Amino acid sequence: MASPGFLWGVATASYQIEGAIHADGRLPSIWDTFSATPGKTLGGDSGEHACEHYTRWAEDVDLIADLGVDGYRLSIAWPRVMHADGTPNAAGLDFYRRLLTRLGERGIRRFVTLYHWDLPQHLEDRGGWLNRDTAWRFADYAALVARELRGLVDGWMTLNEPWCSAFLGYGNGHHAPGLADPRYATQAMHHLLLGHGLGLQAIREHDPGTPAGIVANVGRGTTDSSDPADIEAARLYELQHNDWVLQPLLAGRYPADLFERLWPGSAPLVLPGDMDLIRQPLDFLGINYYFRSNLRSDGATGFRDVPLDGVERTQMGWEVYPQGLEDLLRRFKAVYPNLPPVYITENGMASDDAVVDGRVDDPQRQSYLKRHFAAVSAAMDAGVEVRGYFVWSLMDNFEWAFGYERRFGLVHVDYTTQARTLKDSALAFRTFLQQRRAAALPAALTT
Ligand code: IFM
Repeated sequence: MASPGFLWGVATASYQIEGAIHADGRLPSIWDTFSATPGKTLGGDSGEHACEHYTRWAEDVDLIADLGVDGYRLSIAWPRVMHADGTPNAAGLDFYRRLLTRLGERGIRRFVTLYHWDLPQHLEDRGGWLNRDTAWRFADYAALVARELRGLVDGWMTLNEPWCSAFLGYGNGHHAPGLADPRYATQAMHHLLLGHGLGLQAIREHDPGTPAGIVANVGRGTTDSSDPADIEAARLYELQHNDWVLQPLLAGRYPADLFERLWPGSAPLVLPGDMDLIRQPLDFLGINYYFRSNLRSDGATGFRDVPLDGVERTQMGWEVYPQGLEDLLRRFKAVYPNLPPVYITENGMASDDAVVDGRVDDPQRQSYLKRHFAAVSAAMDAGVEVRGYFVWSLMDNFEWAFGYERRFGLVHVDYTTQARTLKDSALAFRTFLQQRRAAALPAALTT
């Protein structure tokens, strides 16, 4: 599948792999606080050590290069690179400079997310994303990073999954900072998206030549019922999961049903000019897709998840449903005529993997990936411009509230020894990439 220009990559995020939370003047983040709070993460796990990528980064770059991917998506830890007074932290910046330089030397294209959920705690202490001012602090951070790392980055992404930051962080409390009120979620979302708009301007000012976009997680919602109330519930689910983010970004407004039907009285405070800032043209849109949900009406204005029996699931309990990725890409193209070129910035699955005799046998992941590659290919055949695909994740890592139990990596990590072992899926992915390269060469060179 996919033209020779199609980019294949792997992805990670700072708090999930770096560890070294006290090194070189890094400030505390909301995830340090959250995971230190009893009962918030499985087994009390935290990112304190994670994959020790902060010290093992060179070995990890070798791993990435060894896989033969074209690109690597990573995120920068805001609390590592900026002091509380807004000045640059040279030691933190040097870490990313070294990492990005080495990736470039190995011929790997670098896609950098500015915010993958590790908000500095001192900003949370002033209200976090409920405080409008945080959007401007994010723009300052974006300007600092774009200025300092300019020339080392091939694609910028402002935010990773604002839906998760807003809904899981402020709507149901499953993620840091652990607040739970739909009105908080909608206001936090508005400030996150404002931050995105301001951040985009800052990136374009300080690193004008590099494409910039944002990453949204999307979910497929269907119903196994023919009751109109259940069909409407599935529609509302997708509205809440997808259009709550995509509509402001691409059409400059929030879906009215969100605040009128789903969460009455929860509309955020929007000031004149805000929506224009949010709706600036994107060079690309990152899409993260994992699963489908089966919905029924909750009997009032909302929906409830009624898991289907007899379907294939992952270690997360998520249904494996590649068709959902094709469906959503086609729908976004139909509903948003200005849909920019898309990268699948995350897709992958968790399984309970173990090393046996030096090998990790993970057939479900190999099959999962193949089926999702095919779904992307089908969407491209239907006219959606998809430019690349990043597997989540390069290696097993800190899966937020689920700690280290859930293993999403192509590479297995032994958290006691920090040994990395390529799972069979990594070997298969490497072979797939080698074959694709060989196929792109003139026949005379490959025979
Ligand atoms: O691990 C996360 C990642 O940080 C954001 N997207 C979903 C992944 C799997 O849950």
